[in-house]
Amino acid sequence: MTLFDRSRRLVPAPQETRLARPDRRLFLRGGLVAAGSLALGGCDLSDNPHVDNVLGGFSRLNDRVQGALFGGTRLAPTFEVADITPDFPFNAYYPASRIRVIDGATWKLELSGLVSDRTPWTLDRLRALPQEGQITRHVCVEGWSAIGQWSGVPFRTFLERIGADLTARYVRFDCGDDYWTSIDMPSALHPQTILALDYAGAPLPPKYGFPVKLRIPTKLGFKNPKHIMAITVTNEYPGGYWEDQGYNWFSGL
Ligand SMILES: Nc1nc2c(c(=O)[nH]1)N[C@H]1C(S)=C(S)[C@@H](COP(=O)(O)O)O[C@H]1N2
Ligand SMILES: [Mo]
Repeated sequence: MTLFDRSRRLVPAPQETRLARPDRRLFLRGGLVAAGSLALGGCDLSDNPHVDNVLGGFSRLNDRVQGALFGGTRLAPTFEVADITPDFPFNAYYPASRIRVIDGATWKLELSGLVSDRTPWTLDRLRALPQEGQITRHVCVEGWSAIGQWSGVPFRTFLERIGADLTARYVRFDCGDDYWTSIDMPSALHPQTILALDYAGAPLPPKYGFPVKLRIPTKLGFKNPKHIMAITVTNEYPGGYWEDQGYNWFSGL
């Protein structure tokens, strides 16, 4: 066999490429119709001609399917001290030069929504609650991951302590840098979800979210809010900074 023969077999002939395309289009269209009729409760696609609606419905369906699959009980893998990534990355929607420095002495965690005791929390009161540690992998949607060590208050313990309605659908987090995000209640109650106060055994430095961040290893990095200022328990869909720009809301790992 000559070199020429081999190279011809590697490159598809132009007519083969043309034939493949209509097939793929048909497949994609069939997929959209199927997803649309499921997500929109059996509505005919012709009643909902905007593909945006179909895709939006598909994303919400995806949230429900993921919620059902994860069920709030599957554990994220844990690691050893030796596995911790040296120089754990900083990330935010702004550069490191704009990291927020929050005063821990005056900071208070505000509570609102479906919560019976809305008394704001100080750092001292949070530190007086039982603490738990974890060494887990943080996975960022931008394509990097790193293993870190966080400790703080199991979020379930905190929600119980404030008399949160544990049957509510969402928990929303508002941050000191105008970021916000929200999670489903089963994920909020997951045993590895913690209100982290420490990184590697010392108070969180500003870059990792001082004074408090949510560490939730069963979700992507952007669902781990730093510099938390307020927590709201609610049945109204809160969205989030990245979620409102099209990232999947559930984003489970
Ligand atoms: N308040 C706040 N929290 C945030 C963000 C942010 O911009 N502001 N970025 C998110 C994203 S995309 C990632 S990957 C992680 C990064 O956390 P790290 O700096 O501790 O690595 O924080 C998440 N939480
Ligand atoms: Mo991220």
